[in-house]
Amino acid sequence: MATAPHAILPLSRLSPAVADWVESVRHLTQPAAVHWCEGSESEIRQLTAQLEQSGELLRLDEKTFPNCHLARSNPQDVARVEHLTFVCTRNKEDAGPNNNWMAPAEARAKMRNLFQGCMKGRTLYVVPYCMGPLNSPLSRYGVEITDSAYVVLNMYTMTRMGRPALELIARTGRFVKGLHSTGELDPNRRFIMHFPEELLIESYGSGYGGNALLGKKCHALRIASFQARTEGWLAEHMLIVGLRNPRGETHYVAAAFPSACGKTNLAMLIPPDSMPGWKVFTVGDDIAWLHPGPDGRLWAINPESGYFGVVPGTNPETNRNAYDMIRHDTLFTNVAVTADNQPWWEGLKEGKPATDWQGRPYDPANGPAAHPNSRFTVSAKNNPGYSPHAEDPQGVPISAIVFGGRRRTVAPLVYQSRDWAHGVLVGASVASETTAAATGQVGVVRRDPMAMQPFCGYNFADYWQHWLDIGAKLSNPPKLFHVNWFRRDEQGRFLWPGYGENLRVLAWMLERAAGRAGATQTAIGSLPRPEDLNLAGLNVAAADVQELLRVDQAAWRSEVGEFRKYLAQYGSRLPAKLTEQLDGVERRLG
Ligand code: GTP
Ligand code: SPV
Ligand code: MN
Repeated sequence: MATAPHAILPLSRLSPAVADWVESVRHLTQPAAVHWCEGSESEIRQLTAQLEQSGELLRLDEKTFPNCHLARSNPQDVARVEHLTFVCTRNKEDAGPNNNWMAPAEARAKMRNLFQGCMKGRTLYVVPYCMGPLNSPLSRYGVEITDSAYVVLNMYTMTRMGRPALELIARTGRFVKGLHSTGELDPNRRFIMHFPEELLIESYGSGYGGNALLGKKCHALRIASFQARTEGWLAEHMLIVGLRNPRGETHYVAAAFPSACGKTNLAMLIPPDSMPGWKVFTVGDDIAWLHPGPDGRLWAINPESGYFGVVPGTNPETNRNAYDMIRHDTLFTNVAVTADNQPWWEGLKEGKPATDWQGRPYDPANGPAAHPNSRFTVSAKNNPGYSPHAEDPQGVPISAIVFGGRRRTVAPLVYQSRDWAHGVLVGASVASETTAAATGQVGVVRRDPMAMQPFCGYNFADYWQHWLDIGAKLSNPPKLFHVNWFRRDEQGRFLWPGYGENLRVLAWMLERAAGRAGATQTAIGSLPRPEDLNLAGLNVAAADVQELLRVDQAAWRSEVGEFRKYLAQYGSRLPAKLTEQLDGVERRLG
């Protein structure tokens, strides 16, 4: 059979719109060469070999970690930089108090200066990608131009990248432009700019994670959330997980936790031995695109195709699947290395580090051996628990949405909102201790509504209204909950074992959603009594369970006061319904 004519067209001729943009960027950045990414395995093998040769990638021990590599980033470039991330809408108010804002013209001029000639002597890579399954009407397209081959390798795993994506772009004509250069990696010459009204991202001066893999936080959350508002859907910082109970029924849960607060681990949960008959399937571990379906339910797709996950803490006890998944075909960034060239990180519980994440001989005086934000990049197909429905074009139906944060105190293990509108308040009121996923101080409690503080591409006040509107459209909405796996006692000991044991809490939620499980009504929502949770085989003292399920009225009154102050900055744009919900909680607290 003859080959279809388009199949042999050079990539540069598939889409004139993309080609024109590439040409203008080439003119501006002056690279030595332009490489259009096909997305083929042989192309990726070649790029990998090239990076091994240049020393940018280190091959790890082939026997124990086949086809695994280590990349070390610049020590000044190890996390997202929220203070250098901007949303550049025409009107400042549209970006909201939750975003850094710069006038679009000023931002464009600033970035033009930085990009001018920045790729001299380097290769410009054109990376066409699709966020979501290639055959899904809910998927969206983008093109990232980058001068980092490391970024190309990551995009290959994290997105559907290459020719098929470009063919879709050529057919539909709509794509998000993302221009990226690692620049000098100087934090003083680093900006991550978003122009949601122009479907444009410009990122300069970082090669790391969410700053540089533009399909992820920049496109799939900031730009997508902005688009989703006008189009009637939600782009959220949520994992998606399927839970099959011993009766054989599968329900899907989406959960929003801030960065490094347990999404990947919950998405890959392994049921404890004392809960036989349960099975868990991962749909996504970081981002969910949620659409109201014709049946009045909310349907979710995962726009990504891989995991860019936190390495420290991964071991056979916390998460056997994650531990196995990253033992082959994995790209590590900023972990330590053992004497026999295996990757090493804090919490591994075997081996010992010889070289730290900066490539220095390991010395405990220098801090942790692996960077606390060290990451693995791995294909979702490596996950033994990858859901057979993860690539369904219409997504999976969501029975429960969970919000959560990392709180030593105040927030109980779990509570359920009274209804959707109250649940929006519960999501908006999330506060969490900061983590190593972003630069800055770690362990400080900050407000992180819906875990979207760093990622919402527009004014939070409008975003909460949008959440309220979506709920009003759903005849069969998911039930909304809040969890906290991170409660501690005065000595700093975790009260809850977490990880696989979190299934006990999820099981209660699903029973609640089905109208079967019991609860006690409190001012903040419904909480399980100890007897409402399946605690069989769990080794937690009864006093700890009591403490985990306690609502401290005084602490909550001050929490509500703090939250009210926080909301005040949104002024008249704040939905009245949200304030009414907060008034209700305050009244019930007495
Ligand atoms: P991002 O990729 O930054 O969005 O992070 P994430 O939300 O996917 O977090 P992840 O699952 O990678 O967990 C972050 C850290 O929290 C890791 O060190 C985990 O070991 C730890 N962690 C995850 N779940 C639990 C839990 O249930 N209890 C406790 N104590 N720690 C947990
Ligand atoms: C997060 O910080 O929430 C991450 C890692 O998932 S990054 O891709 O760097 O944003
Ligand atoms: Mn994340």
